[in-house]
Amino acid sequence: MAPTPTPADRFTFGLWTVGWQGRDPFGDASRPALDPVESVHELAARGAYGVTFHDDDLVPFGSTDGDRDKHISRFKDALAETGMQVPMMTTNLFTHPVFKDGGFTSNDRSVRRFALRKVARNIDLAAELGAQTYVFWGGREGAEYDGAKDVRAALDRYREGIDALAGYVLEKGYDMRFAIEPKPNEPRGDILLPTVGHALAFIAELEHSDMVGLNPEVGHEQMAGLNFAAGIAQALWAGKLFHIDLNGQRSIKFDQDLVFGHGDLLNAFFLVDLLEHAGADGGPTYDGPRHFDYKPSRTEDMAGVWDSAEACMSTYLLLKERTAAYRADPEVQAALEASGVSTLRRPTLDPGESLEDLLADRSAYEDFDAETAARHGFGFVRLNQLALEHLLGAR
Ligand SMILES: [Mn+2]
Repeated sequence: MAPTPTPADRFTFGLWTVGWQGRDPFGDASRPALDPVESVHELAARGAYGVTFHDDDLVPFGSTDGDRDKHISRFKDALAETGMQVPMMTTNLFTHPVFKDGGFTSNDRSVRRFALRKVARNIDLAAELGAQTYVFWGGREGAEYDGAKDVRAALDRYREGIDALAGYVLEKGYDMRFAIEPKPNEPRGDILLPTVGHALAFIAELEHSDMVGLNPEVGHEQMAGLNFAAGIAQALWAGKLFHIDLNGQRSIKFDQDLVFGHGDLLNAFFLVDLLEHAGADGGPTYDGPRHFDYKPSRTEDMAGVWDSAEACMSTYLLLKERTAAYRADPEVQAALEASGVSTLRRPTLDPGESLEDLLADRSAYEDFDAETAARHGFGFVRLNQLALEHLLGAR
């Protein structure tokens, strides 16, 4: 029996997720358009904490100021009626063909200036709605051809854009941080800042790097063949996990955006374990929203859409239960001990010990028996099987 989600679980959904009509490069929409107000009510009824959105998800591109006000006003009414929050917002710099060569890094300077204005306007709305995280996913920031983009100049322009907007947030006094979302490709052949690692290196070069972190997405890292849980661990280690996009992906192929856990389930198990139980006190390492950025499969009707939203939340809660049971199991604790997992926390040098001292320590080298040390196994397979048995409910 799957646990029932409540707002205390802090589950959030992009309006573009449940609102996706199933249009893909080969086929037309398979579902009708969904009113954002209806999404707010349907998600609230299922225990979600809030919604997130791109500017154009709520206010169609090119709307008049009057229409914009109307869309925002009825959306605010829905939030007030349901108690739903908007903890994160972002900008659509990819759908309209004006962004076909990117927003911040388009080779057309007038498009870059338009993109900055579009973001700044939506940051004002984000502040008004209380969103404390503003996400930058540069899906069109990239190229198909190596000669088409001066990557160093593009990174200069990317940095210029983020620096200018971060300065704007500080000047306005908004309580808001930025989160960059890496992706290796799709829709561009190659996207700038393709992985968590690339984005961390980019953030270090920013003027206001302290207020810029990451919004990594499960499938995006896995499309690059990378281990998502390990990437999240490095983001946490760097103090840069500002937000997270949960979904499912099965190996290196097009962006599947499956329900959370419907891809690499064992990696999802260890991801939830990391987020929920890997703090120094056995508590959470990440206290932000558990945000789902997935697409209900094109085969589903509207009932299937809401089933898939429920599936994201219950999968997370089931994994949270299963990882807690894994942690609490004395056999797992013994296996962790036997595998040396916890002793990795012990510094390699003693307190106060210098490298000079180490060089003088004969037991560390001259008298060290490498053959004996090489003989013992680490028991990682048994440890992984214990995790799998907990995941399957066999323990
Ligand atoms: Mn995403």
